[in-house]
Amino acid sequence: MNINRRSFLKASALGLAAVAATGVTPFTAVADESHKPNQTGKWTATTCQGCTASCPVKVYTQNKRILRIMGNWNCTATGGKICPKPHLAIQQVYDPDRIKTPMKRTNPEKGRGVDPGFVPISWDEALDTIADKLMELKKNGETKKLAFQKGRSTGVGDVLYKKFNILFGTPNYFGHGDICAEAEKMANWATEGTFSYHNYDLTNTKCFLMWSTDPISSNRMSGWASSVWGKVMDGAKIYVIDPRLSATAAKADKWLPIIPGTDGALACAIAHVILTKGLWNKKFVGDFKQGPWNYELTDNYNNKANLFKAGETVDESKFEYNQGYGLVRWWNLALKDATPEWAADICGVEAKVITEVATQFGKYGDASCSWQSPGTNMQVRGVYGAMAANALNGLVGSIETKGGVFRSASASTGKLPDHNHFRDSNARKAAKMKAIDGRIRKDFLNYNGKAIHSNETSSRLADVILQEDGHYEDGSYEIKMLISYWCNYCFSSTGAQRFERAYAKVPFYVNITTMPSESAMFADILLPAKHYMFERWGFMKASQGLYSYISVQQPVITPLWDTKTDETEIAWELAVKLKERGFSNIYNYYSKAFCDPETGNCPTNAAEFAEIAVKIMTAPAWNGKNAKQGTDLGSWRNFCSKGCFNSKKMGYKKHWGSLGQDTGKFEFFSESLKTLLEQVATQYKCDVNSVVESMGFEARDGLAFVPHYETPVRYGDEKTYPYIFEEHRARLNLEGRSANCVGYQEFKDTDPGDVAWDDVIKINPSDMEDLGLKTGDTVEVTSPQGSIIVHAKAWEGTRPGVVIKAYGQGHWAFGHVAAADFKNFKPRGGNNNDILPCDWERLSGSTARHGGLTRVSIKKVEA
Ligand SMILES: Nc1nc2c(c(=O)[nH]1)N[C@H]1C(S)=C(S)[C@@H](COP(=O)(O)OP(=O)(O)OC[C@H]3O[C@@H](n4cnc5c(=O)[nH]c(N)nc54)[C@H](O)[C@@H]3O)O[C@H]1N2
Ligand SMILES: Nc1nc2c(c(=O)[nH]1)N[C@H]1C(S)=C(S)[C@@H](COP(=O)(O)OP(=O)(O)OC[C@H]3O[C@@H](n4cnc5c(=O)[nH]c(N)nc54)[C@H](O)[C@@H]3O)O[C@H]1N2
Ligand code: SF4
Ligand SMILES: [Mo]
Repeated sequence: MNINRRSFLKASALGLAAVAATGVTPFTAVADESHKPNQTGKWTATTCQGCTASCPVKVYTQNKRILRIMGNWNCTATGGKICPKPHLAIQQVYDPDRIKTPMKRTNPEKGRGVDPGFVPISWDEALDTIADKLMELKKNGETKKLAFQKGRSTGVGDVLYKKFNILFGTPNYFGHGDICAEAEKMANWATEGTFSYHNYDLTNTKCFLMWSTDPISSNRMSGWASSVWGKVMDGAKIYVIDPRLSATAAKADKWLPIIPGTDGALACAIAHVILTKGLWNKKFVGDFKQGPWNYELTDNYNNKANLFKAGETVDESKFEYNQGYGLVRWWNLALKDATPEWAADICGVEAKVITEVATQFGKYGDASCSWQSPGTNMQVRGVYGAMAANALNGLVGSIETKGGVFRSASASTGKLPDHNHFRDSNARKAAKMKAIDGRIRKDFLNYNGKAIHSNETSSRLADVILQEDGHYEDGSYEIKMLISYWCNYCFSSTGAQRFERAYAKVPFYVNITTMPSESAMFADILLPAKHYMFERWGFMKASQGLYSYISVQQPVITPLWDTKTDETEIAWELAVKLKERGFSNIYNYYSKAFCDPETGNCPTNAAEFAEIAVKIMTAPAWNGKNAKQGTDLGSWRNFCSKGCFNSKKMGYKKHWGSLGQDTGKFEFFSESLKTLLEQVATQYKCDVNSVVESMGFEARDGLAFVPHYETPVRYGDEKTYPYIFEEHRARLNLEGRSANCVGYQEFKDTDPGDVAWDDVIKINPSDMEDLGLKTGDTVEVTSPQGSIIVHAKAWEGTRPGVVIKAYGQGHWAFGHVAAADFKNFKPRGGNNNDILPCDWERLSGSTARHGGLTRVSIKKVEA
């Protein structure tokens, strides 16, 4: 591979030349000198994007070198705290393996382990080549044959991802939501009417049910959660439901090592106990109208009969609702027989434990919190179980109460300028076309909170591209050109091998990246991106707890190499090149519609454009518009200095009365989902049962509208593949971006059961014995999807019958640290996505990576 020392030296020389030629110094960040008086360097505000929490941070530089990172002390939500991960970002930005200059491929052969023969080229040559290819599509009337994929992005991502593609004339741009966690939002929407993640009032919660949630290691608040967890543990009962002893489970009151994929049964049994014991929250849900009082545990409800008795159907007319809706129907359809004994057989958790947990959860009432996360919802049939987990919040009435679950506090951002005037007839036509990811089918609902078939299914793009030429289904067609940025589908998508074949098949592929990566190895042109945290303009909006924030990203240091900002500078430069070739619409839009909100000036170059785009999007945080939502920062300069806009605290009970879509209530019987499924049935001229069946669910009739248990989907027969495979996010994963950091490898053992610089499959000692294995043995783990080679480790933290491995190792092309032998494309361990087949939760269109999706066999092999 030609990414060697000589090319890098050449590349950096090119970089200096490029800066000199444009005369632009993009280093205009505003430092906050107000803190740490005894230090000689300066602190600059920016934003970590190690995970979705997007914590505001401050970076300390001395002589233009980054020395340390702290949480931004101006941030209310995090209290200025961060998790350990952003410290690895320093290793990322200074990583010697970074892509330092544009490169072009010289070896036409593409495949895993094939040297692309990359050679450095100038930005001009790279952009000219790409623009020529784009113009070729345009001239042939084939703009729709450009596909675009993105992964993580900043708040100005749409400048490139949406606006560029819309104006160019392709409907085929796809985000990575479907490989992330959209099923979680779907479950919240179906019960509570919010297509979004929840926020949690950690320090006020008295009882937690953690459905696979490990907040001190991952999930969406680990900055704040890590800092307050000691206090949380002092004040709350914590029950963790996970086949693996996670970091949170290790410190919990109880660990419930569930059989993967059976969460729906456990959640329904917990609901059953809460109802039969009369522990539901009558003020929130409602209550029976009359009858003699016979509640087992509550003592303040007179003259009412609890008709929820195991096995007995309840007459709906006897119940009167407050904020709840359809509880009796849920009971009759899915709960009356869901006893702890029934669930114990399915989920492998003892009946008496189920009863104990349910009783505690019910007792703490609206200060209890049921926190469902991807382990529970990103399963093929996972939404129904996740709905059940969220319905427990409805049962105890912990919706927007002290210690309960919340939506995000408001913090409005600006809008990108309207692009309509800049669309030609071709672009208008494209806007009406179907995207080719095959989401518009009876068996893919892909609801996004607004409309069906709208959530993108980027993970299906590989299958679409791999269709035999001339035999395209779903109205799809060949893809002639692909651009992707900040994503690595050849590693991060389940069934990853599909993307290797698909990217090899696409005639022209451009990858915009900071690092070499598995996907980058298939590129015809590589464009080097500035690092998201330290080298560019951007911003993020996020929430933790009851506060939201808008946080700036600014160039903390002068970019190290000849790189450009993916979302703005590269978009601008490409627009310029297209204009030179006679297509000026995108350039006109960028240069005429984007005006600096302070000066009114339009951008004249890429660097100005990059900053102005961020100013437009963040203006409400500093121009007075958001003054009612939080602390107005008064000026752009002050925003950059302080680093973040803080919202006011989220109010209690804010959405009571407007919870479910049409009912306004918390829907235990989801009228919202019923309406949606009926809409699909009408569209495809069939009945709801047929829709639900085609999506692979077991439910029929009313059951399809209520939370319930569905048998988990498992690939591989039990005889050939005796073990259920499960996996977890590593604590130091910065999504898929940290494996080349020495700190990641050195501290890999912060994940319970893991080993530094290694990739181990964690097997219960009883299964190790059956397999005749000892710790350290090299094993081949095989599923119907593929095989990986890793080390075996005996570990009591894995449920017997299940084998568990962290996600994150197995990179063969991510750099010298990540790979065991980078030069020869030899990975360190194995990529879970080489053994996880690609299948979907089809209500949201998400890939399912959990719930014991596949079985595996384990075989000892030579080291
Ligand atoms: N088996 C398994 N698969 C998973 C997951 C899992 O837990 N298990 N997690 C899933 C989830 S939740 C998500 S969100 C996805 C994430 O998956 P992706 O969206 O594919 O993101 P990453 O894997 O983080 O890869 C990002 C790539 O972008 C490049 N890059 C890094 N920094 C920058 C930058 O600043 N700018 C640009 N332009 N490029 C950069 C690097 O090449 C890196 O490989 O993975 C999913 N895949
Ligand atoms: N440290 C760290 N934090 C992150 C990220 C990161 O890369 N690193 N990425 C961020 C992103 S993009 C996302 S989407 C979120 C993801 O949020 P997380 O909550 O971190 O999601 P996962 O890592 O997918 O969840 C995996 C957990 O589910 C458990 N599990 C698997 N199957 C089952 C099952 O059938 N039932 C139950 N009950 N448990 C099961 C696994 O053992 C594991 O503990 O995290 C964010 N936070
Ligand atoms: S929680 Fe996520 S965004 Fe916050 S500091 Fe840690 S990695 Fe960065
Ligand atoms: Mo994600």
